[in-house]
Amino acid sequence: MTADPTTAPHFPPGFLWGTATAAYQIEGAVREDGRTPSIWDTFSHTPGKVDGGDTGDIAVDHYHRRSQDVALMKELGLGAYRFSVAWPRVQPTGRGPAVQRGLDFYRRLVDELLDAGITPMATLYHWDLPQELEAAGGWPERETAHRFAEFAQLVGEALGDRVNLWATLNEPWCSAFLGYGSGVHAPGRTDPVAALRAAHHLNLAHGLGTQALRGVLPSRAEIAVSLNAAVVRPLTDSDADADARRRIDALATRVFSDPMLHGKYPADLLADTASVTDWSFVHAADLEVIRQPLDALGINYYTPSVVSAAAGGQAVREDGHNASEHSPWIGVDDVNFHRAPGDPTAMGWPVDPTGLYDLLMRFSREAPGLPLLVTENGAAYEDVPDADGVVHDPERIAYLHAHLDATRQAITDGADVRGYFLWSFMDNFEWAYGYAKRFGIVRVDYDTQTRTPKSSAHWYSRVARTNRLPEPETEATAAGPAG
Ligand code: PNW
Repeated sequence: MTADPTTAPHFPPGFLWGTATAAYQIEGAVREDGRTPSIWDTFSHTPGKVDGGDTGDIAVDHYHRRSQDVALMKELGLGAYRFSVAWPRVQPTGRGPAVQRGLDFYRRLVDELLDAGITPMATLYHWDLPQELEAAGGWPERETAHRFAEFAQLVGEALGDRVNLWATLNEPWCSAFLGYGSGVHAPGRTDPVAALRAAHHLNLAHGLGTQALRGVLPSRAEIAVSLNAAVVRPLTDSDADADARRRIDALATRVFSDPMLHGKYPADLLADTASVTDWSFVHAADLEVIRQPLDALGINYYTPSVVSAAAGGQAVREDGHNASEHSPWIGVDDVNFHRAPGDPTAMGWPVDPTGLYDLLMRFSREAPGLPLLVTENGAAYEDVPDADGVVHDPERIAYLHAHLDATRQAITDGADVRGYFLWSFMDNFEWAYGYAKRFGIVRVDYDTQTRTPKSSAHWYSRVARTNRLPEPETEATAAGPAG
């Protein structure tokens, strides 16, 4: 019997089934083995910045529970794991030689993953800039990009013999525009020019970091970047709303993807932001550095945005995303953000799996031949554990099923998607929301640090082991503990 390719439930052979985390969100142990504060330590310890006054001081204590966490991944049959390397563990001042104890943690982590048959993917920058580099100006300063390249080389030298899959940056949009524009992320600055300068220097860091990695990694190594490329939909089919969509798309996605993939900044972006800056911080030679041949493009997707043109007055932000008096949308004060259709998750983010399909198809057309990875996708829900501490989370399973089905459909329609990393392996420090939002497929009891797989973990385990989505009617049984 020949499978109908439009409905074939299997994923391509060798598809990577992974989960993802980030150092500051899980490790804790912020003062151990020579680690110094990052901008997130400083920010989370600043009153009023994080819900509940939560910090990553202890997080989910992964620094001490690493082996147990890897063992649980193995038990669940997960094939890949995307983690990030804490810059202030490796280079506490952001400069100079590497701290061996810092590197050792990641070497052991990778060794344990490989022993468990799990493919490691290392992300070099998931937002924890050493505080000393922020004191020297942070991402708005060009020097930070050079410091990043040096850090990339140190980590490449230490892990290159055992890690084949790399990402330079995670979601530079958040670093630049939430960190320096709206101020809802560290370092909490609200300066439009600084935000655009940061965006450029993050692009430059990606280019210089990729060059540095190529210099020390074996040729088999694959280098990617993870972008939270936005799905922006116009409210109506009016020309004005199409223009609002274009402007937000430029500031959300093309500001990174155009230089990285095509070696240029979008002309419309430069024009739209001309009243903010003349972009003279971009040197002509930078664009060739930023455009480095990549082995894969990482896409992080959660929810779409719906925008319309504001008719001359105050723009409306009814999507509740990153409420701040300061907009992350530099140079755009006349675009409304509407609540998108679809049931909201606990983040208030509407569920729309076609957005993931659209993004994968967009980049498979825009960058033919460049493999794609879904480097983050997942959902927070109001998990309620039963008497035994087990969370039954059919909503999360439905979210994952729908987004994996969208991924499968994109593959059927020609997108070269090589893997999927679910956000997140376990509950963790959700940035400005602290521990109030839970994205894990493994529950963490924050009092005892006990890990308990949720129903979604058993469901995802089945998907990973079988390389296919279950039929909807078998979903209930698939979600029970294996065996
Ligand atoms: C991403 N936004 O963060 C990060 O890569 C993860 O570390 C994080 O835990 C996850 O998604 C869930 O939030 C984002 O406001 C934070 O558009 C904010 C936004 C997007 C992604």
